Amino acid sequence: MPLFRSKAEDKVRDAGYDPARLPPGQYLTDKWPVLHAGSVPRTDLATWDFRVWGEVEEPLTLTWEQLQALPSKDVTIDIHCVTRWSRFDTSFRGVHWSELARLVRPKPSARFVVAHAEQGFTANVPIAALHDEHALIAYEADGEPLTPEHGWPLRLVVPSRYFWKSAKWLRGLELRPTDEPGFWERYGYHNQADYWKEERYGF
Ligand SMILES: Nc1nc2c(c(=O)[nH]1)N[C@H]1C(S)=C(S)[C@@H](COP(=O)(O)O)O[C@H]1N2
Ligand SMILES: [Mo]
Repeated sequence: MPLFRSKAEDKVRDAGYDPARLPPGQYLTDKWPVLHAGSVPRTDLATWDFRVWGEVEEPLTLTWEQLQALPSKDVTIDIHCVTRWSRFDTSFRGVHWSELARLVRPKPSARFVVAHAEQGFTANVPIAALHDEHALIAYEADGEPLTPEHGWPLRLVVPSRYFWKSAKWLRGLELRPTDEPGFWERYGYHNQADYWKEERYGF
């Protein structure tokens, strides 16, 4: 039993959850805050596409219908934002990376992924972060299509990192032999963003 229990942990316990689920420096919220740089993009599904390119044998461009036709799965994860809110048990439905990997066949040199979103937003992760069974290229949250402000029509879900790695309005995945910092990482956020290690800032 720790000598010191934080107020944030007490709140998690009162809500009926194991306080061990709350990473250091976070607090629990029921609401799902909206956070992003810039404006919510307008999307026309008729002209929208999703691309996978870079270190792959078969670069891929999918229409919305083709993406929907791929096998889908559901995951339920805890979201942890670097601004310190955490939301437990958020469920997503979408396509797992393994389904796309089957089609594009990553080269052995593919070690990192840059997620590309509308308006030039990017986020970088090692490819292992997408192998995670709870990672998803998601089009539904909590049983409904994503709302525009949460990334409709498609967002990345990277469960092992602070939520800024989970690019909203996702348009493509670039596989790379080397790492490259994304949008928030260039602003000084931590490259790894492991919330258990409190990797918030890179300096
Ligand atoms: N395209 C895009 N995706 C983004 C961002 C952004 O600025 N642009 N911000 C990130 C940040 S900092 C967070 S915390 C989450 C917030 O997702 P939410 O608004 O669904 O809670 O989206 C991430 N994905
Ligand atoms: Mo964030």
